[in-house]
Amino acid sequence: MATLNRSNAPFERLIGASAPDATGIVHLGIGQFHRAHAAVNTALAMAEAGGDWGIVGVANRSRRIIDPMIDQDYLYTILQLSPEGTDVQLVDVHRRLFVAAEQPADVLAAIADPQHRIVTLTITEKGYNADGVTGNLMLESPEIAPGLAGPDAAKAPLAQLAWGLVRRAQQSQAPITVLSCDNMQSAGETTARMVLQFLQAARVDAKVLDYVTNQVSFPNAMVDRIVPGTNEQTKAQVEQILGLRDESPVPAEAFTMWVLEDHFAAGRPAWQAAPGVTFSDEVEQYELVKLRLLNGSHSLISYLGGLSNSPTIPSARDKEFVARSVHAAIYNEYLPSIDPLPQGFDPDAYIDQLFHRWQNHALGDKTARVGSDGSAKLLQRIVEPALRMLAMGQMPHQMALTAASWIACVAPPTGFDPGPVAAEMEEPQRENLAKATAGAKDIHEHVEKIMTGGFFPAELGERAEFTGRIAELVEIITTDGVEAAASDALGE
Ligand code: CS2
Repeated sequence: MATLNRSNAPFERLIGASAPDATGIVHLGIGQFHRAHAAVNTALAMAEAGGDWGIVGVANRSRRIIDPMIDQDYLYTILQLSPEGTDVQLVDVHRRLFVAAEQPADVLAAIADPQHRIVTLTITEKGYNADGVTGNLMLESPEIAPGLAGPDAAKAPLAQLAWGLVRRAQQSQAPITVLSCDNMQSAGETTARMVLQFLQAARVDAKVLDYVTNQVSFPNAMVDRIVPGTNEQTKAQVEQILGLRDESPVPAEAFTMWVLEDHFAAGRPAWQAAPGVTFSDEVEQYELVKLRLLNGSHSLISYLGGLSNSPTIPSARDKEFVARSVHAAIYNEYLPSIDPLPQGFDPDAYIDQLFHRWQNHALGDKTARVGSDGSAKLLQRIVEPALRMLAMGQMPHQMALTAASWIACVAPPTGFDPGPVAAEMEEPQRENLAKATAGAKDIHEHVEKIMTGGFFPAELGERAEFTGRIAELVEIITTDGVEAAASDALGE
């Protein structure tokens, strides 16, 4: 079977336009989500209004995604999967691809190059290295600390971004936009704060700080599209439809949404031309909607799913007890925490659509994908809404269940085996969680050591009633099972 390349590609399936050779965007963290989201929207924008918006894609360490793309003349396909049908689309917007770990100097040079006017980021929540307790950049962490010594020692994307901006300040002072496309509250502001804290700690001179403060914009944005990993089945499906082999296709749902602040220091693609893209002054409210109603519930589905042996999100969501818990989480806890809602936003329609999206068996999103990195994700998803309810004297039972099922999956008490789906979840704090809980005399102490062990802000960790409720639920999970815990959390 021939492999996709520029001479055999089905250009009748091209989404939007091909990029010109000139690049205007540097993307750090090229992976599945960027390729199905910002890349697609940029192709659609260029079809409408042109522009030199080819993308330089930088992978952090792995060649897994970029090698096939390079072999395929930078082309790849999106396999759009939904209950309504399957579609394959061709994307052609990347013009240079490389790995930061192999060519660190090129990352800095690309950011400094004045022809580049936007740096987009998908470096995951943990890539911002914000401390779970203080929210400040973790200057002592093994990712960040070495990079403070200078650009040559910077390995983490955030550190490379910061040194790239230093280089730009020294060379041209051309304005630029840094656009976070990760699931974070006040994503732009958070990125700016992390970059500035890094630069201050690295003792760069005041002119550089001035440049970053005044010439670099960091718009907030809410991003949304469910994009699982690629597997052999994805490749086989594409092959069947195209009669060509794509070694790096991206499966994705049909739904897509991007809400951005229109605050670009040096221009931007005509993204508003893409369906699903909105420029708004209410981005932070949209971020809350997405982070809580979608992502917060997603975490709950994944941990309940992990503990009930559901390998995929739709198979978990199909379980009645999961659907009921999620419904309660949304209506009793998350939705009331968003005040005001964005203007014109219809919560019931949005929530119905969420339940429908989670039921996408054709897409088959993995439970373990969503359950991974919970220590970083839960900080964005449950802390503030839980604190809000506790302050009102109410118990956020479903958020306690989210935390309890996360603990049972990735930091199980001695003697409890959460099963194979949970074992597949990647958790950067797994070892630290095990260390923190070693020697706990019972489940209550186990949970207490986690809640006050530097993984969550002290404000939440010190809420004894919340810790107590989580411990009760972990106890039920380990004795009577997750379904019994869910029903307890529903007050049944
Ligand atoms: C998921 C997200 O990884 C996760 O925890 O909740 O990746 C989710 O699929 C996307 O944010 C959807 O836009």
